[in-house]
Amino acid sequence: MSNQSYLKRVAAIHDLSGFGKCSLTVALPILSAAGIETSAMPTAILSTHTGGFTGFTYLDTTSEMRPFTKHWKSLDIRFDAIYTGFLGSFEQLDIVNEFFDTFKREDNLILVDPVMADNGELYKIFTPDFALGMRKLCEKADIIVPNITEACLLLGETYQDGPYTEAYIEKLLKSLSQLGPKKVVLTGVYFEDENLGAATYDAVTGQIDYTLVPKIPGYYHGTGDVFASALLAGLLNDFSLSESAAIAVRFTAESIRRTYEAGTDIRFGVNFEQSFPSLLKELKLVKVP
Ligand code: PXL
Repeated sequence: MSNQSYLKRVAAIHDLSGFGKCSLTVALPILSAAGIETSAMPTAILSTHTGGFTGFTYLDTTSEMRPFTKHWKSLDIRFDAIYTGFLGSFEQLDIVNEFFDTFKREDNLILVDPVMADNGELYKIFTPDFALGMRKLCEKADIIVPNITEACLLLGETYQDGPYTEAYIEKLLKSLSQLGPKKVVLTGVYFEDENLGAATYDAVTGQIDYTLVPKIPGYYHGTGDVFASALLAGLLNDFSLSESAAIAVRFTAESIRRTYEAGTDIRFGVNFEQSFPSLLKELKLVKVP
C-alpha cells in the first residue's frame, strides 16, 4: 500500500462537456480517485460533447488560457504532469506550447492525448490542417496516447481498418516516437476480431508490450479519455509504462462492459465510477483482503 505523503499535481487541459462523460468530467474524478491533485484549464465549455449529439452549445475559452497560465505562473505552481486533450483551435495549440515552455521541468511529464479523430474520421469540428498543428505539440511531449486514426493523421499516412499485424503496429509506434516522444501508447489495437487493447513502446529500452482484452460491441464515447486518465494515474503512482497501460485497459474495459450490460446510450459515456474499487486495488492504494 502506498503511503506517499507527497501529493502529486497534474494540470489537465481539456474541454468541459457538461453532459456525456469525457474530457475534464472524466480526468478530474479518475485522477482524484487515484490520489492525484488536479488543476483544470478548460479549453471550451459545451453542453454536451460533439459525438452524436446535435444542438450542443460551445463556448470557446481560448481568451482565458493565457491569463490562467500567467496567474498560475505567478503563484509558482509546480506540476508533476501536464495532461492535454481536446483543443479547439490553432491558437490553443500555440497557447499549450507556451504552457509547456512555462511549466516543463527536468522531472515532470508532458502527456499529450492528440484528441481529434476516431474510426478513420476527424471529429466534425477539425480540418486536416489541425493534425499538423497537433503533430507539433506531440513533438514536445514525453508520452503521447493516440488511437490508430490519430496516429495515421500525425504521420500523414492513410488510415486503414484492422485487424492489424504486429509489424504494422510496431512501425506506427516507432514512427510516432521519432516525432519526439520517448514513450508512445497506441489504443484501438487488434490482431483478430475478438480482442482489443493497447500497445506501448519505450524508445529508450526498445520494449514493446501489448494488453488485449475481449472486445465489447458498440462504440462508447469518452473511452479514450478514461483510458488516458487511468494511464496517467498509473504512471504517477510509479507503475511502468506497460503496467500502467495494462491497468488502464482493464479499467476501461470493465467500465465499458458494465455500461453495455446496463444498455446505456453509447453517447452518454461509460460507467467508470463503479470501477474505482478495482482501479484502486490495481494501483495498490487500498488493501486487498
Ligand atoms: O472524448 C473526445 C472528445 C472530447 N471533447 C469533445 C468531443 C470529443 C469527441 O467527440 O466532442 C468536446
